[in-house]
Amino acid sequence: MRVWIALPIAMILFITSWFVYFNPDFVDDVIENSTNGDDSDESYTLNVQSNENWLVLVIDFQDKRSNTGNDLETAETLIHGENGVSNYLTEMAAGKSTFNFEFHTDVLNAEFAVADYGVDVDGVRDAGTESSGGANGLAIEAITQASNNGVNWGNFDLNSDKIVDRLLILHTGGVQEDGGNSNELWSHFGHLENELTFNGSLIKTYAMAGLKSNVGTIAHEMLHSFGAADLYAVHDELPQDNWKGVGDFDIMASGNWAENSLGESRPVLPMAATMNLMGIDRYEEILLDEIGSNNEVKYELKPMSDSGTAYRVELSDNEFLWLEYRQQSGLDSELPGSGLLVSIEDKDVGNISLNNVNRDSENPYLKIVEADGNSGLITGSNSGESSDLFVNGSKLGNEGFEIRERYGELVSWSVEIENMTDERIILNFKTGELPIISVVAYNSEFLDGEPFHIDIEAQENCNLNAELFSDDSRILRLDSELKIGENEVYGVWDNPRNSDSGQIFGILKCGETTQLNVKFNWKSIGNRIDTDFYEGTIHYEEVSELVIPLEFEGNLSRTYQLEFVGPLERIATSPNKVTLSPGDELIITIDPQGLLSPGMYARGHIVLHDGLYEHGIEVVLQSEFIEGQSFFSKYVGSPGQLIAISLALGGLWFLLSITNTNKTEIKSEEELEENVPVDIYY
Ligand SMILES: [Ca+2]
Ligand SMILES: [Ca+2]
Ligand SMILES: [Ca+2]
Repeated sequence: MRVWIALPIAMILFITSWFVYFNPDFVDDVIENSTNGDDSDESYTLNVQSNENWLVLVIDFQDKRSNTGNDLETAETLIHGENGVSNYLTEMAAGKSTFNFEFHTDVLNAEFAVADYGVDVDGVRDAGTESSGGANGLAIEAITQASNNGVNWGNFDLNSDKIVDRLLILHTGGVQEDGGNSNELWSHFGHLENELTFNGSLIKTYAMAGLKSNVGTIAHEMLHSFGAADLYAVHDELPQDNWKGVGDFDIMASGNWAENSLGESRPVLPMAATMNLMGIDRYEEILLDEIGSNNEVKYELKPMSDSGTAYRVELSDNEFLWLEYRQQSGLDSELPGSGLLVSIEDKDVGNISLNNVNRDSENPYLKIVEADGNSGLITGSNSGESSDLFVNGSKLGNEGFEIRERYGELVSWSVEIENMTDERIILNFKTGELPIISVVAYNSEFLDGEPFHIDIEAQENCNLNAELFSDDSRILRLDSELKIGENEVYGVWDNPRNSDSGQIFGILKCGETTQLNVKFNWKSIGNRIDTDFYEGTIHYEEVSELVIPLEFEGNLSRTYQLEFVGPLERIATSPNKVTLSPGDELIITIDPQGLLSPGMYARGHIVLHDGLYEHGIEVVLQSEFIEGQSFFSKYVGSPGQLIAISLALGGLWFLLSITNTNKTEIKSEEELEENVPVDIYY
């Protein structure tokens, strides 16, 4: 090759190689993003639109070939039947949206047998065999075949962002969620591990159920497409409670299993908070500032099953109390009872788009305020009963059933059911003196010697004073000159603690004026973790132990439940509970389970839980390239560095080719001159 061609190319390759070698993260990130785009597991969802258009695909299996006509008819009945999915969605949206369904005309044919897709591997649902690709593989086959038959994907991208929003796949196999065996498929809302593109439309998500699934389950999975979150206790890794979430009162919890006396599926409505998540506008806000102090307002609530409107009132920042009339009629025929359903939504808990909200009854995203006060849903002794609903004459708030917001403040209002008939509930909403201060943060956990501290927001300057009582026979004094805005307030105890946990309660005053009735939980703890990042290497295929050094606050021991989040979850196998003292390291067993190749990164978080305490450690693990960290592996650790080296080798080749070419040219001249017959240098 000629010098003027080879030299610049070689230079470019060397420079690129130099850049890549010293910036391996750049390349590694590119690699990771392109191969593992779904790391975050974040949902791509779109709220309910006024004109909904769904594509319905029916797919059969190699060992369960379809009787085409019948299966399409079954799909049609599940959707358009009298109590089918379409009717459910229309009533749910209270006539504010229309739902159209396009059924793909042919039954699609999956390559493998049901069990190839449905087999659960190492506790991973529907992981499937390698060749089938599991549930995800089935979805890909269905989507690809339908596309080849000619689907106008753009019809199902409702907001014209090139991402398909509405896709339901129904298969002919048995369903695991309804007592089927583990080789069958569990209905779900799925994210494609590798997104598909057809004619410029991107397909990222799908809802999948079986033709044997009930209407409730199919609708439940479809509601995920609108942004609804699961509301049963979703976290099997933190097994400390039997909480039923919001139970039979919401299709996103056990309400999808509701049946009539004939055993036919009659899923109940989503609760008002869920409707709001899905962008269905069926509530009005009760604004305390508009009502003012010492006032009364009446509200009329029609049953939600009769296009009623719910009400919500803000308790604290991002925390709301919902009021809705749920009646055993229409879609709600199979509810546990009729009456005012009261729930509290805390939007600061969990992450809706990660679908990990209702995982812990001590720290719920959405919970029912049980009118009977027996905590049946919390303990799991039932999944909802008629006595959970408030009926005629009941009262809640600062009178009757006590309502406190998340920072322990008793609300400054009450709600009374003045009258409840089949047609409506009349609520009497009554405010007391609205306070000029409010607690905006408090710490409920104390290391030994740590002072009590709360943050208080004041709307006016206030001379705060309080004498609070703790149930371990102590007194806590608060004295502080509050300025308008946020104030840090420290308390002084009269005595050392006599127990490990308890409650503090009493009245906060400004001068002589009563402001807040508060109740704080407190708990003594041994330590807190300060470490929030760890980076290390692991063997790419052997089981190994990860030793994470920790920084602590405090001097004593504490027991934590562990949770692994993100891709790390697939390879971190234990422990799920540890007791740690200052000086300890956190030891995690890593089993790559064949998922890693050399140089790959596994990221995620280790979350340490204890009651309300949640501390995340971000973890970046790189699987070792070659066993034992040889000289070579030290310098060639990552894909980026490998690429750097191949670029450099490429540059070298171009350089060498310069000399080769010259020799050849010389040779050629010699050939010409000396008439040597065969060139041997090529
Ligand atoms: Ca399965
Ligand atoms: Ca879209
Ligand atoms: Ca109850």
